[in-house]
Amino acid sequence: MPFVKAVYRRALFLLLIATPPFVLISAKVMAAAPTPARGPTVAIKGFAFAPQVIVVKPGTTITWTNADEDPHTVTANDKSFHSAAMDSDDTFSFTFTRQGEFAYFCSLHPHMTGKVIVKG
Ligand SMILES: [Cu+2]
Repeated sequence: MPFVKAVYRRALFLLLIATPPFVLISAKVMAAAPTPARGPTVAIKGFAFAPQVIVVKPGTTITWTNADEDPHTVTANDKSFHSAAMDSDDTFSFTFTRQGEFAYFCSLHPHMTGKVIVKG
């Protein structure tokens, strides 16, 4: 039915030109941009945590990103937080609510150590 097809095509065309450009742009940006880390970040690179010591205020979420080709974990000495084995580019986030010093290491490479200091 050519008439129905034409109407349908016209409706689709009107929908496209009626859609405000910012809707199309923002949808594209949202699809393309990776989820931004909202708090401080720690890189895991060259079998080390960088920065090795980080000082944050209570309530801060820290995100670790594995920039190595090898898997790593983020494991608290007191087991208060513990990531799974993280592959390349995997992230792990933890929100620190208690004040104190939290030493951690990589359970796969225990010589890799870091520390989170939480103080207000
Ligand atoms: Cu490791």
